[in-house]
Amino acid sequence: ELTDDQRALYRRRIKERLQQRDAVMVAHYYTDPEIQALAEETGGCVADSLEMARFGRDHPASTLIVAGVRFMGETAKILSPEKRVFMPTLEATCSLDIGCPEDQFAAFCDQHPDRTVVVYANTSAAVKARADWVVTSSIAVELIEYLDQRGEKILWAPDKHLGSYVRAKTGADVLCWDGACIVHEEFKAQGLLDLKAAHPGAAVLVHPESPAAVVEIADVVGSTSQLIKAAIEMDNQRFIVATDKGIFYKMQQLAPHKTFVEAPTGGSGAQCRSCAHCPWMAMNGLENTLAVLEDDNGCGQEIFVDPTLAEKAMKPLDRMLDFGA
Ligand code: CIZ
Ligand code: SF4
Repeated sequence: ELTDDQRALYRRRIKERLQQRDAVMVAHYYTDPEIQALAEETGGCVADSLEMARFGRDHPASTLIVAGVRFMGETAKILSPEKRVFMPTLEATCSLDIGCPEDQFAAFCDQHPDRTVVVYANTSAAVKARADWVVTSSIAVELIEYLDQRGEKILWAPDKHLGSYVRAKTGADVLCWDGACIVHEEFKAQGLLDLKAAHPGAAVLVHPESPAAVVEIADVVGSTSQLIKAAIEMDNQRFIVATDKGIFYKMQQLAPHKTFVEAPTGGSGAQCRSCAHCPWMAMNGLENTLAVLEDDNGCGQEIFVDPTLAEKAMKPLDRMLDFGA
């Protein structure tokens, strides 16, 4: 554990090095508060994966430091091949990405050649390269609605909960890959109902990577940016939030007089424990961020994507950015 003095030193040094290296930090809402604060204070951004991708692509800096998980670094590199892209650690991955290996996914697509392939941003470059569309949760419902209206049948990967949610919302023909987020999958309906009963008047905000029984209890179902918007705009003074607790930093910042309560995970009633924090997001810290910035080669934590693959993955990514614009 770092002392407060050490933290201050790290922050100061990171700021210097970002300038010296013409680098900018792009951080996800689920990273630890001090990483989000650092990105904000240094002219970077804190955002969801769609906005991170756009910010990184459009920013003039020649180097991007992506604090998030690996697919976010890869997406940044694909969209900005001329930039150097580093992550505090390349070990930060995602259970959705791990659960959707390229070869098995390709075989699944081959079995369903009549379906339009839509993959969530939380996938490897190789899986994106096989897709017709990439989406994030902020545009998933709209995109599937649009494809459904054009009469297309969908092959959806990898998150089964988000896939079922989108199917239920749109009535589209959606065939789902069997993947899940280890963080959102832990939210429990009974525990949430108990908590809701204990906080009458609280609005329940749920990310659609959560199981259907949890989504059903929600007052608002949405992506990270949509949930933040709801926290600001709704009249409720109290919110129960079922998504990674990293998001509390932004919610509290933008709605300082409101109260945010963590939705329970892994049990009900008194047994509820909080584990709603992604272990991979949590790997982004001050120490590894500085280490990468101090070393010319970024301690080996640089993102490279095979150019042929990148070119293929660029197409569905560009479609996503255009659709979400
Ligand atoms: O769960 C995630 O990793 C999310 C919500 C990513 C994103 O920003 O779309
Ligand atoms: Fe993946 Fe879930 Fe972590 Fe997001 S929170 S990076 S979906 S494991």
